[in-house]
Formats: sequence, C-alpha cells, structure tokens
Amino acid sequence: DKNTLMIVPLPQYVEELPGQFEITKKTQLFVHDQIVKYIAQTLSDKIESTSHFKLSFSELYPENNYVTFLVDTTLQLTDEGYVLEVSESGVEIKGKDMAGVFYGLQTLLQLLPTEVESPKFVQRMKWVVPFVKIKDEPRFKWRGMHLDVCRHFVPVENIKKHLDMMAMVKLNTFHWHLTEDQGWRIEIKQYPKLTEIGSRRIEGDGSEYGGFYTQEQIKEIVAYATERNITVVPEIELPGHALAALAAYPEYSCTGGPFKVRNTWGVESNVYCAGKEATFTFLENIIEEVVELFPSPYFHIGGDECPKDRWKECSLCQKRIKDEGLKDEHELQSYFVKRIEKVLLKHGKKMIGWDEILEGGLAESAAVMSWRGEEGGIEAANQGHDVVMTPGNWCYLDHYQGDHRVEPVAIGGYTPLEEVYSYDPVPDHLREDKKHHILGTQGNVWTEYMYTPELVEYRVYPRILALAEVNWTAKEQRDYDSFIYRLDNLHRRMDMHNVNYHIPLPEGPVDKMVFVDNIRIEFSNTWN
Ligand code: NAG
Repeated sequence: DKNTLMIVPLPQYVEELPGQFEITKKTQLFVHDQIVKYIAQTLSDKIESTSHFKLSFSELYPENNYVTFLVDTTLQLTDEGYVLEVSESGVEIKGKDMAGVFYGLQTLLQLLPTEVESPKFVQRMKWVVPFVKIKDEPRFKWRGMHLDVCRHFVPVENIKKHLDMMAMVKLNTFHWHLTEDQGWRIEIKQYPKLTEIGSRRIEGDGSEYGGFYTQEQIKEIVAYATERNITVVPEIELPGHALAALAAYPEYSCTGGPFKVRNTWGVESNVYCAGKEATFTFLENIIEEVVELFPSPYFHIGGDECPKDRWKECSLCQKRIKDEGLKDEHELQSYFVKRIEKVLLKHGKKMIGWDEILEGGLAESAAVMSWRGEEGGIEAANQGHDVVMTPGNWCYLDHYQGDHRVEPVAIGGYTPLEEVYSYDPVPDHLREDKKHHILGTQGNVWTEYMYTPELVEYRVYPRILALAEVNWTAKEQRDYDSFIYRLDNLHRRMDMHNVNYHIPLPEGPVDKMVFVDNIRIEFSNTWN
C-alpha cells in the first residue's frame, strides 16, 4: 500500500521493499559533482545537530554504506524529477537536475525519523530508512506561496521558517508582496523616503506600525531561498495599491497629495498618475534596483483593484488618453502596464500580474495570476498566455479554515483543508491545446487580519501543504484520506520547526443543525 510511507507530496511512483538501511557514523557521503555538495551537506548538518556525529565525504565511490548524490540529465523525467533508491548498500539519489537532487534529499528526510528535523540533540536516535524505490517528478512548474508583508510585517527569521517548510514539501516559488497602500517594505536607495515615510503608518489608536527589509536582508532571503530551490518573485504594485509610495512622493499622484500611509483595509482611490512622464521614470528607477536583487525570471507588477476615479478627473491622464488614441481609462491602465512591460523586457524579465491586467488589452508577453475566480486565467490561456491559478475559493489562505465562532478573526470566507486539497488548477472546460499554459497554483496569504507571524502560520499551515500536493502529485493519485494520514508526519516536523499550525477539527460554519433533547447532534458544512 503506497500509504504506508508518509511522504507529502505523494510521489508518482513508489515501490516498498522489505528491510531497512541505517545511517550510522560509518556511513559515507559521496557526491558525483561538487555542485551538489551543499545538498549532501544539509543531511550531514541535520544528523550532526541531532546526533552529534558527522558524516564524512568519501573521495571515491564507496562500495557500500553510502548516501550518494548524482545529477543525471538523461533521466526520463521532467525538470526537478528524481530517483531515490534505498537498499542494503545504502541510499542513492539521482536528480534530473540540481533541483531533482534537492528533492530526492527532501523525500529521504521525510522517510527518516521525524527527529531529523529537531533543532537540538536527541537521545539514542536510530537513523533508519525503509528499502524503497521512488521515481518522482512534479506535475506543475509554479508551486507557490504568496505572502503580503505590507498589511502586517513578517521578520526575516519568520520568512526563513516558511522557506524551510516550503522546501520540505517541494514548493518552489515564493511570491513576495512588498508594496501596498498600508506600507512600502523594500529599501530603494534612490528613493529613501519610500521606507522613511512609506514603511510606517499611524494606527487608529495613535501608535506607529512599521517595518521594511534592507537590500542586504533581501539578498539574504533570496540566497536562503535559492539554496532550497525556491525562486523569489518580487511584487511591486502598480498602478493602484500604491498609497504608501504616494505618501512619500505625492508628486507621482494625480492630485499631488498630501497623503498618509493608509491604516484601514479596502481599496484606495489615489493611484499613480498615468499622465505624468515623471511617474514612469520613478517606477523605472525603482524596477532597476529591484531586478538587481531578484534573479527570478518573473517580476510581479500587481495590477489589481485600480480605481479610475482620479484618472477621470486628471487633465494629464485625459490628455494621455487623447494623445495615445485610447478608448477609456481601462485602456489607459493597459497603456500603463504595457510601458512597464517594456522596462521589464529590457531587463530580461517576464511580467506577471493579477487578472485585471486583461482589462483594456493584455500586454503581449504577460503572464496572468487569476484570483477573481478562474475566468481571467482561462481567457489569458486561450489568448496564449501563461497562467498561475489562484482563485479565492480555494487558494486564499486568509479565509477561515474553521468555525468563525472559535477562530481568531479572519477577513471572511471559509476554506477548510479539504476544500483546498480538492482544487485542480486545470479547468475542465479549458481547451486541450491551451492546458499547457497553466503553470500551477499557489496559496495567497493576505495579512490584514494576521497581526503576528504566529497568526500567519496558523492560517498558512496545514493548508499550504495541501496545495503542495495539488501542485506536485498527479491528479489521479490524489486522495484526501491518504493525505490526512500522511499529514501526521508533517505535523511532527512542524512541531520540530515550532510552526503554529491549525489543527483541523470537525467544526465549521453551520447551515443545518438538529437538536434532540437540547443536544446538537448534527451539523453540516457550507463550503460545497
Ligand atoms: C483583494 C486584494 C488584496 C486583499 C485581498 C484580501 C487581490 C489580488 N487583491 O481584495 O489586496 O488583501 O483580496 O483577501 O487579492
């Protein structure tokens, strides 16, 4: 039974064999290629911190008692795929590429006792792994998590914790939402006021709230992610959701301000002025600094919820509409986005944006992140654009995942673990020849009501683990009961990492309740 091994996400092919291999002091590590040495090193580090013994590297291929790491580009697998074999003589990890080797190791770690994730020494550990043959590859390329660090700030250490968990379940994309109406969180050297002014807000009670990342910290996070096969996609929002930037530099708005960094949630009507050339120079300069920090091929420009009120009243915006022969403010938004697209192309970056960028005409090279349902994604795919599916009903991890009467307050919605798990990113009615445009899915973590890093964890886990399996495992192989069974392994690993995960209970918003002798005997959930 494939369920006996508690691996999340479920591998494509598993063959369990009787017997087990034990990693001891005498076990030797061997890397066929120095570039994967740091991956082997993580195994050695984990064993060392829990058992106080070091695994040594062998120069020659050891005859037995080994853990070997090899990149084999000839493997009949997609990128990031791997083969893991555990037998009497040891453990062999072969990756299609470096990512594959890394994922082979992640699977090995999940097969080892959970204590391998312990941050401290554990008495008398026996590092046994069952004999097994695993052949595995991902279903999707974009396996992500988004994090809004603007509504509430998330410190560097907590981001690293998420990256550790993401790596464990083979998620490879961290979409970092860095700018908002409520805060600008990335240092830009040419525009110091963006953080001096834009990273702080005065809350309703008069207290100050703030935080931002220096460029050094950004580099640290990107390096940490890269070691874990995670691409960090930065998001710099435009033309809307930009009030924090406008509080610092009101000259790039239509009215000239003054503005305060917003301290309430919702949609803000003051946006970047599309009529002023200076706005574009400002954004170009910002982008120039940001692309230097992020090796990611993709760059997220936001694009959602941009009210057109100011543009309608602004003489410069109206002049732009006339001069460029645009039909209306939607086409003005499209003009705005297309100018930014050119800047990104110049830097060799692919643009991605929320599905509103379809309105008024989609930029030629843009990929679309579909959040208002799947319709935008379907439309974009039909037009031949790549798509990341993140419809609210399944992928918004700011929703409640339990009964709202007992849960800490959330923005709304109800998206329990099982519903997240049930998501399929490729809509049935998408044309067959367009299906390859679906890159994958991600969990979106908007932090209006996540006041602390602990609350972020409470909303994210375990739901992101379900999305990890949606992204990795073949659709036919997915099974919720099996997932729940295997999840236990990850619960223990999250304990080791001190993650404040939500424990699913048989609770939920009630739409049907039956009382017998004043005792509630039945209720059902509303999500389906
Ligand atoms: C939307 C906004 C976002 C907000 C979230 C709350 C997108 C693309 N835009 O209203 O700023 O935090 O939903 O669920 O999601």
